[in-house]
Amino acid sequence: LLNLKAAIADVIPKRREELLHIKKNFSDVKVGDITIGSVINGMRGNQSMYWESTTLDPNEGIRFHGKTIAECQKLLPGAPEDNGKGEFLPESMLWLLMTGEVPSEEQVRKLTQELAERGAKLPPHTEKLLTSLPRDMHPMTQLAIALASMNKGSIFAEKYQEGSIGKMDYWEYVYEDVLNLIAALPKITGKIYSNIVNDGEPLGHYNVEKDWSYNIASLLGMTVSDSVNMHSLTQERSNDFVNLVRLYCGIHVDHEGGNVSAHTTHLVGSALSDPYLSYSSGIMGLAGPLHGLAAQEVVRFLVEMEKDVDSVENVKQVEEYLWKVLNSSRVIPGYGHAVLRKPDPRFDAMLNFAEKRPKEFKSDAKVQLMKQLSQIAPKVLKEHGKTKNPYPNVDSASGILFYHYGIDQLLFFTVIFGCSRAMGPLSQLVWDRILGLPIERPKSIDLNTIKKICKI
Ligand code: FAM
Repeated sequence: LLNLKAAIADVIPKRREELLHIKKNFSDVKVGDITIGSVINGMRGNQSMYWESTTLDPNEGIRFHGKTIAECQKLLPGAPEDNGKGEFLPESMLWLLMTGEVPSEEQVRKLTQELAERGAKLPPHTEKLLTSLPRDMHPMTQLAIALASMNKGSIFAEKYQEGSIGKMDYWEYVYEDVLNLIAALPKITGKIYSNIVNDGEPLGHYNVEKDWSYNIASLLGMTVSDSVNMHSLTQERSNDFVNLVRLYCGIHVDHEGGNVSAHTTHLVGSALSDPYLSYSSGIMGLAGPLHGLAAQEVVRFLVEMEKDVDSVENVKQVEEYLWKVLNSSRVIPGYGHAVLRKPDPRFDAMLNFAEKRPKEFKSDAKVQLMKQLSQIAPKVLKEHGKTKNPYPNVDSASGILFYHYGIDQLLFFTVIFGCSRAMGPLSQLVWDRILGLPIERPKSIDLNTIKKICKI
């Protein structure tokens, strides 16, 4: 089956049957106990959400339908022009998330083409709206506005309003919206970036023959063939940058269901808000400094630290700098995680990207500092003794690699995160409707109830 929708339809009957069987026969089986600690501490450890495609192992990191990042890098198809030497395409990951199957080259080519065609034209009102926004408006606000505005063209919302579709068919229209939303992201992203750095004038051309990440790169002004020559680029640097976008967007797609952006999208979607409204809400959560904005915080941190230390090699000075931050009750950005308890394999993948290109990155003091920090900070954080996970998370490495290539608008990094993160939570939204999951409504409790439970 070469078409993604047909491939999903093919696996639906079995999945629906499995879940129905579990619901009928095992609904009373206990998953765990909820503690008072969990209630007043961000629901930590509370396993209470169904998530179809990814699971986060506290020690091994994220798995996509059971596959690690390293396995995905081996199995998922890349772009034809890279001849197996580049990064896998986020489109390949989207296929895996949606169907549970590793796609063939041919399936990925079709999906790439389909997304490129669907994304070739933004709805005129969205384009106009983006053009009218203040140039200094936060890029994530611009992204959330653009996405919410696309709800005007939601096929699901229209069909629902007409009252012409049954519950078991919702997914088909949600799917259409989801693919249209993901396809629109390169153009929206390019427009937001050009608003910030080029007074809204395009920095590149959209190329319908190319993949999704290539078009993000082009519209940021970062490909030799399709950009309006903002940066003086060699073909090699241009190819590397496109592969950085592919890698970054391929591995940030999802981090199971409980993180703020994924959970928000799923929650809002559970009220049958359409995918544009649901993901726009998820984007609002991704904009928080403890979540997606951390990449920007890390870059700011590295830029400041580089000014304060004489050399990257000066371990003592770096340590002192970290203690200064911790002693002033600030966090070390890019370190720690709510669930993960070991170094983030996504961090390793980003660091490997730089290590594979020594000519490019050896002389970049900030990138070297990022690497050095990953050795020093865990020791300091362990000694500090508060952080449950003293290791680098993905944001530790991601922003600074984009910065290296001249994408220096710090507030903008999270928009690229937003492109990638669309794929996981929105695949889940399709599956939420396939499986007919209900509106989410956990029960909250007040202080008197807590006291009663605690017998105090
Ligand atoms: N630096 C200093 N202190 C830290 C810390 C860090 N990097 N990470 C955690 N802590 C502190 C935390 O503030 C808390 O202190 P209090 O008890 O005084 O409140 C204590 O250690 C225990 O926290 P935890 O249980 O280990 O972590 P949480 O689950 O509460 O929070 C994070 C998880 C990610 C919000 C936290 O580690 C943090 O603030 N990290 C820095 C920001 C960051 O890198 N965020 C990106 C996360 C990323 F994966 C993503 O979502 N994109």
